[in-house]
Amino acid sequence: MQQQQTNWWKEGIVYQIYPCSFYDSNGDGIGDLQGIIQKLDHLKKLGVTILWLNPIYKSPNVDNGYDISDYQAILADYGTMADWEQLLAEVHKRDMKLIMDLVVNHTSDQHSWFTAACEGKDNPYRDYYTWRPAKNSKEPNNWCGHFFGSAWQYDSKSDEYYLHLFTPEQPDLNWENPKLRQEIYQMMNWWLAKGIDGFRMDVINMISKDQALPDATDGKKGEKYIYGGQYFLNGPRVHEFIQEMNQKVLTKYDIMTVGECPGAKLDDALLYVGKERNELDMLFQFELMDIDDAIGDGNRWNPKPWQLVDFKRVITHWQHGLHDKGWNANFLMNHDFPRALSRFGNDTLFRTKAASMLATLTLTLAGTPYIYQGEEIGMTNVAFDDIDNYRDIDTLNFYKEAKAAGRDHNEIMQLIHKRSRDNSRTPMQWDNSENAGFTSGTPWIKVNPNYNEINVELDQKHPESIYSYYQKLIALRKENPALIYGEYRPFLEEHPALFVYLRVLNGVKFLVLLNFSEHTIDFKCPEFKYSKLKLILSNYRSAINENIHHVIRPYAARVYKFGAACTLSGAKSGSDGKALESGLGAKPAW
Ligand code: TEU
Ligand code: CA
Repeated sequence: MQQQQTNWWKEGIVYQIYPCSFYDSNGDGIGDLQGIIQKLDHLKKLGVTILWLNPIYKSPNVDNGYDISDYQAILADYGTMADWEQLLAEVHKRDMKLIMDLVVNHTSDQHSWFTAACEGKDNPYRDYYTWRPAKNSKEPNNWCGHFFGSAWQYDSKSDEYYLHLFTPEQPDLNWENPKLRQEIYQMMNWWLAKGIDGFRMDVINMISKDQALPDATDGKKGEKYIYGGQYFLNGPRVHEFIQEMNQKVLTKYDIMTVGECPGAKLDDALLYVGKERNELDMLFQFELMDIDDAIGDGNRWNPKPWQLVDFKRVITHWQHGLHDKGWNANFLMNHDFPRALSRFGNDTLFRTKAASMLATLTLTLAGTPYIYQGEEIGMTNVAFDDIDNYRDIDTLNFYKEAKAAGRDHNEIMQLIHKRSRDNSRTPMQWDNSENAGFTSGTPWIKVNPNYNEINVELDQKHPESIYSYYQKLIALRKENPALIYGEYRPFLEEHPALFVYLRVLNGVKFLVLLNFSEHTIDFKCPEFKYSKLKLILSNYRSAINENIHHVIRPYAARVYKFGAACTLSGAKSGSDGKALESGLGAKPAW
């Protein structure tokens, strides 16, 4: 197999900061840039190397900063441009990189382009957005907005509708217009000239819409508005636009780019991140995040239970699919999803084990790992009783819709506790003082009441905490190219509780063994000779001292390295992978 090309962003470890919930330096209840600066040493000590900031631009905050009214100004709640420049300098001083969020599928309705566009049909900015007259006295088509209702908003002044795939306060930009595209590229160059290290590109695979804007046909019968993804996900001109952006902007700098691409399949991904495509470096795809989505339309409010076998299949599909052809971005959560620990692990009895086990997965796969703030201390979902304690527009809209449809309050709240985006947006828990040390004022969203048991201060003191496990794991990844560039080989693919794989590079081999269940598993595998393997990391202390290697305890994570002349019993030399496979392929004995 051909060697993969090396790169700093492949070797990096990304930490995602949700600025309003990270650290408040001035007591107004909102996290800010000076707050991030004060906590940079925490991040440096953790070992992460790249910071991604969710949007910090001027915004009326209808969708927490994803509705931008000025791309070149900082939201006053977060500080000033001088604060931001100081942040960049402090990040670079610590030898870390800074990635900014780029939200160019839509702006805020308060952006000067949009207010100008609203002035009339002949305003030069009119065509920066998509306007259409009514069709049969109704909206121009039947698409629904991502956050409920029609994707079209009526403007009485011009008697036309404008398109918004998210809230009405987030009108979609018209990428068909070359002048608009030039303005976007200029803005990107402006930020890059300031010295940033790259972009995370919000819903970048939605920027090109089928210009016929046809009615969507893939919805449920009787539905008034239907998700029109078939006409704007990976749309007709999207690759042309991204290649143009690459040529006019990206290629001029040594930066990293990660495109957020809902609904992208492997074939699409190869077009966005494939070698020689001159588009993006990596993408966020959502096949894993959609694993417990009953309908499969990206709507979070119809969940179903998930199975580890499917979970592994998705990961394996992408690990194989992009090997040597592109590059993966691995994440188990972000600001749009519940806490991974509560969703895929266990946030009660086995919280510490499950959090470190999930960390082991993210940090030993091929691809750049993304850690979301609070994962490093095992933060969990929250369950506020009162809907008034929620802030996320999608959650609030869901509550209203569900109530109007006559659903029971308790049933709705249960769903919200499980699925709300606010689960990941409660303030970072720094210590056990009031409001978890996040703010001296009143936080914009309540702190999770479990901050007395779960906080950074506590974890940093404890040598066997989730935080210190992350430190070890990150150090291990940095020291071992096989964990970064190695080939991925899965085993026991049908096992319902164990996730087992090898990472292999130039004869160096690692075996990763993860227990995704709360059961102890008696793992009998005759051909699998542990004596040939060296256990180098485990989230159970005794696994290193005792010799009960066959007992895999709840949410255990182990990383083994193969010894120098190591083969497995019964294996012909050079074919140890195969032998291991036949050994591990045996019917699970538990
Ligand atoms: O999210 C895009 C988006 O559609 C996700 O909300 C969704 O979870 C995903 O497609 C899974 O199927 C981005 C931002 O991350 C989000 O916070 C914004 O609300 C949204 O775009 C609009 O800018
Ligand atoms: Ca503040």
